Amino acid sequence: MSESKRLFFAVEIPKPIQKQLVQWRADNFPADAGIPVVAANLHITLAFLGDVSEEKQRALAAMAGRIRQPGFTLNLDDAGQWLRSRVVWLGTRQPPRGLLQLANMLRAQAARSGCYQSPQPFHPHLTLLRNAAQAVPIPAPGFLWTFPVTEFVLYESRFVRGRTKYTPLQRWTLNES
Ligand code: 2AM
Repeated sequence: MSESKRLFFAVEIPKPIQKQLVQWRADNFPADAGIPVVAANLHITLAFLGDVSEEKQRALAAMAGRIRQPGFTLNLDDAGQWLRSRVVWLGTRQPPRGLLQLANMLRAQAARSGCYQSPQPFHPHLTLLRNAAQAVPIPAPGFLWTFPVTEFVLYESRFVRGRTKYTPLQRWTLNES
């Protein structure tokens, strides 16, 4: 029997923006606010799949490949903290319809394939800091990073030598044709 992999679908953040976010985080948050997520790991999860067999991965990839929808523009212009999950996040004040549609579709496909999906509504976010147990001052609104989202990505999550590593396994282009 083949091994399972820990997988999730996500929106990739362009490399230059990952770098800018890391700089902005260093400039705007106290060093002891939490554990910073490394630049290459900054992403927006669309659907978390959990541990998935090779067979189920193939089925999920086939379903993802049938999604037909246009790309959209993402504005990262919001930030906050969830004390319960100890996460400081960046997000978007007005999630584009395309982002919500894509996440809903992937989450529905995942649920149909037997991947547990949290009943909590989808809150699109990019985790900036983990283990932020104490309330952290959040920078005032006025920041903005904008980028076009033209594809979505299936990532594998692994714990390698004490570090979380996300590896893109497959990507799909967003277009209507
Ligand atoms: P988070 O950043 O808010 O923790 C890989 O773990 C990605 O999947 C992360 O972006 C994480 O969101 C998200 N995710 C969603 N549900 C998860 C779960 N039950 N366990 C681990 N990660 C989850």
